[in-house]
Amino acid sequence: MVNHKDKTIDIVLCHADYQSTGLGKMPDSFPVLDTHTGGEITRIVYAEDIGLDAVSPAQQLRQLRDRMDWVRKSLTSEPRGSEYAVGAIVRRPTELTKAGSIVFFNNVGYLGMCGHGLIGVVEALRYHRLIVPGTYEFETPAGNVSATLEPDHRVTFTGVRSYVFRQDVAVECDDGRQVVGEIAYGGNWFFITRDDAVGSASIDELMLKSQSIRNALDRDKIRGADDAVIDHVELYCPLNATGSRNFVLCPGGHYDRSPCGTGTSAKLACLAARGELEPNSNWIQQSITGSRFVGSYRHEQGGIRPTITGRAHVIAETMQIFDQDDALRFGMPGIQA
Ligand code: PYC
Repeated sequence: MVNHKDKTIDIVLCHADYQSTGLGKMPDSFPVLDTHTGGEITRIVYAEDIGLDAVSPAQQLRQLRDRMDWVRKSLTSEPRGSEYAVGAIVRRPTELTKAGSIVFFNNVGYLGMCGHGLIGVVEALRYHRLIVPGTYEFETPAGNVSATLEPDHRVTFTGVRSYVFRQDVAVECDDGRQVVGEIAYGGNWFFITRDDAVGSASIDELMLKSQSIRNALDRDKIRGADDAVIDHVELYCPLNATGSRNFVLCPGGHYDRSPCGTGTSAKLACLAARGELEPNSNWIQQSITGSRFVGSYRHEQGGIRPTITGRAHVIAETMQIFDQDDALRFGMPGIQA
């Protein structure tokens, strides 16, 4: 297998005519590739000429949010999108030693990192013959990550430094339920708590339970480092000593159909902090839909470095058309959270 860490991928958006709108300059149309990773969609835009400056992914995120939020809104809300799609804007990197830069988004905003999304992006690049098996580095707003495309199309990525911020945090939900969990970071912020009903309860019940925890965290201003909002809630029930089944509530009020890459990273940090999993040992993170990631970790100053393997598939390639006469071309106001 070749190490392509110094290779920049030639990411080119299909060129389109531009229209001027109240939201700035935007193309009339652009292609989008949809993948799913263990059931969770990633909508990928090769956005080389979409109007972003050649700045870091964290600055690109701000530019997208402040000047070009229509991309996110239109791709993750009705009528062209859905709330459970995560989007990925893929561009040439700002540092030539990286393969590409990625900004992930969802129906309510932007993500620091997204594990299932990264696996989807690597599969999309393979599908378009932009990469061959080997290891590539990508820039994300949360930091640099690397991903290895295997010959059988599985993807193994090494995520950002992950760590436990607080253990044994008690939360009182509005229905009087008390839950105790851990606050951990894996590229996004998670409250992780054991709930044996994850094996048997309905999706509606798990949504209600996790949403009431999220509400309590917000109500009591329980936060991560630097006052970060904890916008993911992970309920788990052990499968055995080396695996659990998980339900992850995402910021936009939907649940992750995949095992959640950043959630697996945060979980590995919790296991490492409690000495419940040895470094380099495999951990199976199973989603509520039954899909699986295999994770492991190594210790790193102040936490761990997670490594996670999963598989994505391309499911659609579409040309998104932005008809100037279509009042709903940026999504439905009121439906967009
Ligand atoms: O896989 O990291 C992930 C993720 C974050 C939100 C949804 N999926």
